[in-house]
Amino acid sequence: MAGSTQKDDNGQVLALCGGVGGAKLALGLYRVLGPDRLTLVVNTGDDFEHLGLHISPDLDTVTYTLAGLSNTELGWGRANETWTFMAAVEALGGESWFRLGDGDLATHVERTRRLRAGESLTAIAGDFAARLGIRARLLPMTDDPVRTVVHTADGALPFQHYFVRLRCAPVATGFSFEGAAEAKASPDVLQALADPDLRAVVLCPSNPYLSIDPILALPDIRSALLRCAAPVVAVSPIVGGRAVKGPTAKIMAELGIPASSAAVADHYRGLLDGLVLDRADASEAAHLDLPIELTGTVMSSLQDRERLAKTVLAFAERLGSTAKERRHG
Ligand code: FO1
Repeated sequence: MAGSTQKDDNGQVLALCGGVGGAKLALGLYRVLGPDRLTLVVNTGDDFEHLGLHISPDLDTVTYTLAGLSNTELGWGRANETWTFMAAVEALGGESWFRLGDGDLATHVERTRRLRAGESLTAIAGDFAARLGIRARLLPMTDDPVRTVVHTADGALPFQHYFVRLRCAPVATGFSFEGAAEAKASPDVLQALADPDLRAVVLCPSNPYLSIDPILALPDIRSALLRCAAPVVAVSPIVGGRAVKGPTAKIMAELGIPASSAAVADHYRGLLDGLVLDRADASEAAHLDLPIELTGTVMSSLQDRERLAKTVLAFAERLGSTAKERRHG
């Protein structure tokens, strides 16, 4: 592959990402690549209607993170938030289990207004990003409705009702992505995946089963990835057999999905040209039948995010020339 994917090249990089874990690496890629070289395809399976508003949590997490507005204590919403609206809703007997800060509320109100006026989620997400000074393309995976549903012993629950209202208490027996099979990737997503200048596709360390799978469940995204000339590299969100912190580790355990790098490699089988693992999982690397890059994948600081981004891009560059044959060999 000619040239490097670092600053001195105009090559494009596309990353699939979901919530918090994905947004961290997205920020690292954004800072390493510089303006107008990064396209983010973001999960919308967590979207839902609430208090009459259309909420797109993963789009907002990535947008706020790249704009430097994100609430790093909560892991969602905006920093320096106030909660007057939520308190007033509660006093009126409204639902307050899904916390909407006053600044964050503006995003939902404006997005809902513009959707009702007939604008697409893609157009709105792009305009919000531009207004917040973000020089990366922020693309919802589709403008069609896709909803992650968590199936539990007590019945099917919309993702946020399970994840936030019930705090993941019910035993998960499965999940589905309603609407994904019929949903069309947006033209912007398909164009980005077919861009001849595309140097690398990165699957960010979001939860594969909850945040990346809804994206891969879109038939035209999966097929575009298989056809893509650029190397496809995933970063495992699992470190040392755990690290899928909090509720998603519980969900995976209940679904009998082993929290191992081998399980991630297996899950993405046929899509990947390489997998980035944490050094803690070096012993697993020997048994995996695809190129592995061992590094530190835990991102606590901004430097961690940038370093991991550089490692992923250099790995993709090394894979570049063999990617095509490898995936179709
Ligand atoms: N997560 C919570 O655990 N509690 C909340 O009250 C909450 C509110 C919220 C508001 C806006 C938003 O964009 C995200 C919000 N999240 C909240 C996170 C949300 O559940 C995400 O879907 C998860 O982070 C998984 O992606």
